Amino acid sequence: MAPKEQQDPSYRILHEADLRAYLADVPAIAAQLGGAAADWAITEVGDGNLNLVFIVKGARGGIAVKQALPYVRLVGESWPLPLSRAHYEHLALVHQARLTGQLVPAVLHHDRALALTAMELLTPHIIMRRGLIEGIRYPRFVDDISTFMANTLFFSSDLALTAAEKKEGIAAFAGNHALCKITEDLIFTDPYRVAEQNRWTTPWLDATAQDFRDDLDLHVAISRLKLKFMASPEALIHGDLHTGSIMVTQDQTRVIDPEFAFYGPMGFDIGAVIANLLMAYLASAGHERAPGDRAVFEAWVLETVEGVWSEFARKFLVLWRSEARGDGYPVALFPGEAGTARLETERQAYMARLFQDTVGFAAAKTIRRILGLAHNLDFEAIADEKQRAICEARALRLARSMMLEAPSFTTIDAVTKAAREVRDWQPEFAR
Ligand code: SR1
Ligand code: MG
Repeated sequence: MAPKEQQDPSYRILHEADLRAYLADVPAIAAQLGGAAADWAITEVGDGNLNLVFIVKGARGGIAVKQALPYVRLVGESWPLPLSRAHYEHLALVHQARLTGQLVPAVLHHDRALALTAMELLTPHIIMRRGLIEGIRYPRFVDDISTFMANTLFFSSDLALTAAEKKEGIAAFAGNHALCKITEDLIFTDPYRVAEQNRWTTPWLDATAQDFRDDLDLHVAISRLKLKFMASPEALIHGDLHTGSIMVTQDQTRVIDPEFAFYGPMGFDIGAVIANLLMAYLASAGHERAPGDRAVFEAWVLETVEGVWSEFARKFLVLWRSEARGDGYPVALFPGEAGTARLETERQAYMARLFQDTVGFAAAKTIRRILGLAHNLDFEAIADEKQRAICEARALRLARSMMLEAPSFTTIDAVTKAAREVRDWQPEFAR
């Protein structure tokens, strides 16, 4: 068992008054906020599963402050969680800023003992998931998220790093295992067994939940994915790249919340983005005010799914052809024209394997949001529970086939085609 983390004796949960006094003592922050500390407006706005998030506004400007709690906020003090996740999040933010510039919020201040990070206030950005529920389209998203993933994943992989650099990177994040364990349990184990914290839209999905607990083919498939998650340190992944970890406007995209970062399989991040778009697509019917009134939005979501993969793959391959200074695929082994051609064939094979991983992880990410502990607002915001269950049953049907028949999904168009086909399928309880 991993040793229990020692909490820094100076750690305390900051309430509004403590935070005001604390920030007033950080000159760069006080200058950024401007005016008298007593006049700063401080509001706790965290709606995530784990942390406190404050928005602080002063006479000159605003900031966001995130503080880790020593437990899982969603569940309470009965589920302790190491504060060190704030340190790993800070490390990941610095790494992502170096590789993607403006695509992550600027870090203004970090206090490891308090597990606290002050960041640029993203305004008027909103959480992308909320925009998708409203049926809003985001024209920058494909270009920005594909750049984010191609850069962060390629430049932390063995294609770009020496073996020593890569192993130093793995070591720097190896301590974030408690966050990995959440994923190992909540995504790769619990939805397929009886677990106290599981929930689903009952009674409509009772039979489906039972099926998922009984299906040994699915249990093999999810266990293979779990092993890949645990034993494939391909790159420094964000680790929780759903649409609740992305903030958007019509012109900007910002990726936030990399506290689950560690060296893991690249397909886990790509699959997270794709799964959350597919869930937005299949939840959309539950947000219609009149039949078909979200058709344009829904078509955009599927184009976005296609664009996310194809632009990611294109950009990743451009980097591989031009920036491959790592110890993987030594240049000396691919000399001359024949070597160049063979390496290019191998790059395509690599991308095909990565696509298979992406499809499998996207399926796992979908299933956990419907049968596990932590659900998505896309579905939860559908007030009519039977309608919600219909949308969720469609998503489960798609995810199940993506997980069990991953090799038959050889292109992203095959995934969007299957999503389109399931969009109007009626589960038995709705017939
Ligand atoms: C107990 S934490 C539940 C979920 O919230 C985070 O956003 C991750 O997705 C995690 O699995
Ligand atoms: Mg988060």
